[in-house]
Amino acid sequence: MRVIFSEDHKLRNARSELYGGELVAPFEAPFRAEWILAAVKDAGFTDVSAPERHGLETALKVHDAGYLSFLEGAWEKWKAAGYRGEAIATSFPVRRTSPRIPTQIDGLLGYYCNATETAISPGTWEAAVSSMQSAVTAADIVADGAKAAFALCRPPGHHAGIDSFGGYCFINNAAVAAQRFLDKGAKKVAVLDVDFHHGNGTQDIFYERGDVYFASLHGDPAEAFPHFLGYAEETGKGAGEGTTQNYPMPPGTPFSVWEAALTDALKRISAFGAEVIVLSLGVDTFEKDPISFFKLTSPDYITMGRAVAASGVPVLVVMEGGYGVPEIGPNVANTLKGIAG
Ligand code: Q9C
Ligand code: ZN
Repeated sequence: MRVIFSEDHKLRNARSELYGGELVAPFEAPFRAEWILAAVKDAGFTDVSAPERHGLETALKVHDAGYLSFLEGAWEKWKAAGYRGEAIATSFPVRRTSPRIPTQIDGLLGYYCNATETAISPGTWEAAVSSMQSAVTAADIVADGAKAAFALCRPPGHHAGIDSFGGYCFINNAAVAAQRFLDKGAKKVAVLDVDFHHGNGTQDIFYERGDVYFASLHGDPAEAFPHFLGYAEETGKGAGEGTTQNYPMPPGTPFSVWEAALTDALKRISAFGAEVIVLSLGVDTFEKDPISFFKLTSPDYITMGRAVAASGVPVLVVMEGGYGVPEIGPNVANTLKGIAG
C-alpha cells in the first residue's frame, strides 16, 4: 500500500491550544506524524512519496470560497493587527445575531471558527494545503486502480465544515478526497469516520447531498467534543435524506460494542452502493488516548482494518486524530495491516 506524506505538515506547529482555561502545548503537534510515519515504515509500508501539487479546485467544491480566502489570509491580518499571541477566536455569532460577515480579523475569526481550542499560527494555511494535497494524491492512486492507499494527513480535517475551522482542522481532507473520486467518475462514495470525535465538518459538507454516504462512530456528543452534532437522529436532508448515519457511544465503550456499530455502518455503506470508502482514521479511540473515552486496544485496529477491507470496495485511508501516546503509530500501522490483509 502506498503512503502519501508531506514534510510540510511541520509548518503547522502552533504554540498554544486553549484547554481547561489554560494555553497548553497543542495535542495536535508535529511529533504525531513523525511517530505514525516511523511505525508504518517499520510495519513494511515503505513506499512513501510526497503529494503532487494541486490547487484549490476540488476543495472549492466542498468549502465556501470566502472561508478558504479567510484561512489563507488570516495570519497576515492577525499580524497586521499587532497582536502578540496566536490567532484565537473570542467572539461568535450565536442565536439572534446578524448574519453579516465582519471585515476586521477578530470578527472574521469568530465568524469562521467552530471551536476556540484551535489557534491559527504562521504556516497553518500552507500545512493545511499540503495535507489536502496528500489526500487528493492518494485518492488518485485508488481511483487509478489500487485497492488501498494511505494519506498521512496532518493537520487533520474532519472537524472543518463548509465554512468553519476548529477541532485542530482547517481543510476537510476526507471530504476533498471524496469529491475527487466523484470528479474522476465515481457515482457513489462513502466516508466512514472512525475517529473518536464525531466528524461534524464532514457531516455538514455532505448533509444535503445524495452522492456521499457519511457514517460516523464516536463519543456521544452529549458528553464529548464537538458537542453540537453527531446524534443518531441526524440522518440527512433533501437529496441527502438517509445518507448520514451516526453511532454515538458512551464513556468506556469497549471494542465489542464499537465493532457492532462498525458492522452496521459497513452494511449500510454496501446497501448504499458505495464504489469506494474514504476511511477517516482517528486512533483516539485507543484506551490510552489522553482526550478520549473509548477502550480500543492495539490488536483491535487489525480487526477493524480487516472488516473494512472485507466490504470488497477500495479503501482510501485519511489520517485524522490520535494523540499523546507512542501507540498511535502501531495502531495506525495495525489498521493498514488489516486492510492490506
Ligand atoms: N476535553 C481530532 O481528533 N478538544 N480533533 C477536546 C477534550 C478538541 C479533536 C477537549 C478535540 C479535537 C481531529
Ligand atoms: Zn478525534
